[in-house]
Amino acid sequence: MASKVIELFSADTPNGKKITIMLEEIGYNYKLTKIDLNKGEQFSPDFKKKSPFNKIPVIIDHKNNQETVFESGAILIYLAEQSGKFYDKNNRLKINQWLMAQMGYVGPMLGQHHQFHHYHPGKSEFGEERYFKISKKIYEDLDVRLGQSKFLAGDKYTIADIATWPWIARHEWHDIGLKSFENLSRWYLEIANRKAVIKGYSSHEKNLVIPKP
Ligand SMILES: N[C@@H](CCC(=O)N[C@@H](CS)C(=O)NCC(=O)O)C(=O)O
Repeated sequence: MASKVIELFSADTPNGKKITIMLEEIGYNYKLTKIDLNKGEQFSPDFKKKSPFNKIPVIIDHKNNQETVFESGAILIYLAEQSGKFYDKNNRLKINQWLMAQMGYVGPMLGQHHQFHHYHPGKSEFGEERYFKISKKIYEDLDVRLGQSKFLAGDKYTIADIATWPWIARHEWHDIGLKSFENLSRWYLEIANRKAVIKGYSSHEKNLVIPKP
């Protein structure tokens, strides 16, 4: 493989965008290999060797013994440790908590909200109401946190913000009204204005513009 350090197997989803944003932030040279989820490319036997649950994103580090990493949180930690960026050793306990909250709660719940509210409205009143309510609470709780703290894990931008931001960037699908959450909007816009975020946001699809609150 040419001179690309990292090969990223991904698709244009919040979990995929976490990694393109991180790679842009740390200035790594990477090759993006698109996996078409609609065509079921994630189920190919070759991809399964890299990703045991057939999910994007996955990276291969061609400069480190072809190390293969699946799970976006683990990839962010790997890249942060390699680059020494956005994962301050003195603040790891806080960063880990906000990162794990994204991985185990914020992403999966908003993902279900996408399924019931955006992709399949009218299929299940219970599902629509349940995930709308949970998603609204996630906005409220993040807003409270960001009223106390500049970024999720403290004063500095970290991989916890990089993991969470692409989910809030889907706010138009959520119909919760990002604008009315003052602290969450302030955080969202500050990150949306970072050069690496603008670039990483549109890595999968050229000219994609970050939605305003
Ligand atoms: N916990 C995983 C979730 C990854 C995930 O759900 N990926 C989705 C796209 S965002 C996927 O590959 N879906 C394809 C499928 O389930 O068939 C991570 O954060 O990496």
